[in-house]
Amino acid sequence: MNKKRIRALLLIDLQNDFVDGGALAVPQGREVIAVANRLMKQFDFVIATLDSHPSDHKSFASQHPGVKLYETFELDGLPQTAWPEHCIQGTFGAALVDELDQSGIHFRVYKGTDRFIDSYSGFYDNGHRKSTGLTRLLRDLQVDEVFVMGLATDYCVLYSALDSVREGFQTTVITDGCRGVGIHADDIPKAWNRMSENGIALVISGQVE
Ligand code: VGL
Ligand code: ZN
Repeated sequence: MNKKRIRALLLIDLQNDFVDGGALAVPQGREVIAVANRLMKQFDFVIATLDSHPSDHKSFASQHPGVKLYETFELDGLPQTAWPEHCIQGTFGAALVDELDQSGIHFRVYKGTDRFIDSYSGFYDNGHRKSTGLTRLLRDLQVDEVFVMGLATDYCVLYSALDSVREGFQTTVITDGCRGVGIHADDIPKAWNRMSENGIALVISGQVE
């Protein structure tokens, strides 16, 4: 008999600051909450990632006089987008969106907690210097397949999915469960292409069995 494949659903940054009314609202971001609530029951494990910054995080434009919002600058040798202050630890903006069914979430993974390092992926910071422990958790749970959805397509979803395949998990992104920031016109289509080129399957939620 075939061994059952163990599947995890990664819910990326479904936090108040990334939906309407939030500091870094992703257009139509709130629409994905219903997708998350519907899908949760179909997975062995549900893991939520949370962007979680100190108030003086170096990814904030406010920390760099002369750097404009959404401009790219260099931080510790890496290109860094200058973000509005968002997901500050302990604030409403950093909390998971209320309508999300939190009873279905088994684990939470926090990222971006180090003032000097930004972290789009739920697995590693942007320079791949530190792990969040997510790979260890997935391996301990004996997860074979990782499904990814959430906010934002062109940042945290993209880098989480890329790290997931790189760590050896069969990886699928649920496209209607994602929305993007789109600072540049082609950022979102480019993100989808990069996922495909890296062996990530793209499906709509109705295709998940
Ligand atoms: C994110 C920008 C800054 C995201 C987090 O969740 O996609 N984007 N921090
Ligand atoms: Zn952030």
